Amino acid sequence: MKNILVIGSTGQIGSELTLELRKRYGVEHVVAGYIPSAMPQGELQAGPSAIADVTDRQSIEVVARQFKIDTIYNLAALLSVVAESRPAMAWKVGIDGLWNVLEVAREYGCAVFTPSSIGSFGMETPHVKTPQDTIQRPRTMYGVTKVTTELLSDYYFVKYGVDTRAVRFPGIISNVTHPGGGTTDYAVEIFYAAVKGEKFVCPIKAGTYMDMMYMPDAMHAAISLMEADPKRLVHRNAFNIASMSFDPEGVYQAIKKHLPEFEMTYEVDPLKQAIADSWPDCLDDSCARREWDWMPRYDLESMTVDMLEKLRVKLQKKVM
Ligand code: AKB
Repeated sequence: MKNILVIGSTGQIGSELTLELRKRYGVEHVVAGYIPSAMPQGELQAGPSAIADVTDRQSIEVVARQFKIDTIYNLAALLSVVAESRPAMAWKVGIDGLWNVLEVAREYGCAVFTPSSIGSFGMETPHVKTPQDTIQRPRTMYGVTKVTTELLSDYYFVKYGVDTRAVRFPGIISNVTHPGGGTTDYAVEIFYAAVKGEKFVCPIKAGTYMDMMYMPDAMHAAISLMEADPKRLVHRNAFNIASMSFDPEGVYQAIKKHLPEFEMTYEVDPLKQAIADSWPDCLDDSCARREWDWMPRYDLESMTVDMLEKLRVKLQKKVM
């Protein structure tokens, strides 16, 4: 990876991944791709940026040519709950957009990372220790676009030799950019409520387990997979990765250990609950561990300590 384009650099993952890539590869080698309604702010402005709209192939092509891009992180997507209310848009951004990215990659010889998700699985998938290769019959538009993403990315690798690689991200927990419209968002919101001293109303039922991951591990996964030796990769699109699986009670208790006054009640959102029920409880990530040495660094306890500490500093600054 010499010259990298991050499409969706102002989004939940992109905003942190762009900065992390700049730390490793040099500021001038990582272009923050954005759409005009979501311009780069703050630290992201310290390096090159350009409009790179997945729905407009030419905009990606111009950036690829101008900056001699050899690697694209394609993070443009709608999350699961929003995708259910805007299915056509979810398809346009997720799949028509991916097609544009892959075509540019084919022409300019770029490697491409386009994440899939635990949302690519469905009710018929084995829910515990979900295998790498198993039934994928999601009934959500988000899931449909994620399975299609995996298939299309593999197709471009097999047919045209485009170096496509991906992971299936779990719910990602970060103290920087909020997610927006995901089923796992509660796992971020609960931390904000706790630090603000507010009672948290949980939209997901107790006993609903889903895989989650702290942002530093998610970035580490995306970067180390793209740096991995291609000769070792049996799979490509997309690897199961895992670091922790919990239900609302689990994360509530983990926070309560540090903030004993914190309170949570439930008001279940039927759409989010139905989506969550169709997703696995926990994935088997042994292929990722074997093929590119994937190893998470955070578990629920260490993430909770770090989240509470970082959010206290962040929210204090906002008040001052
Ligand atoms: C969502 O909840 O939609 C995402 C995901 C797990 O893919 N966070």
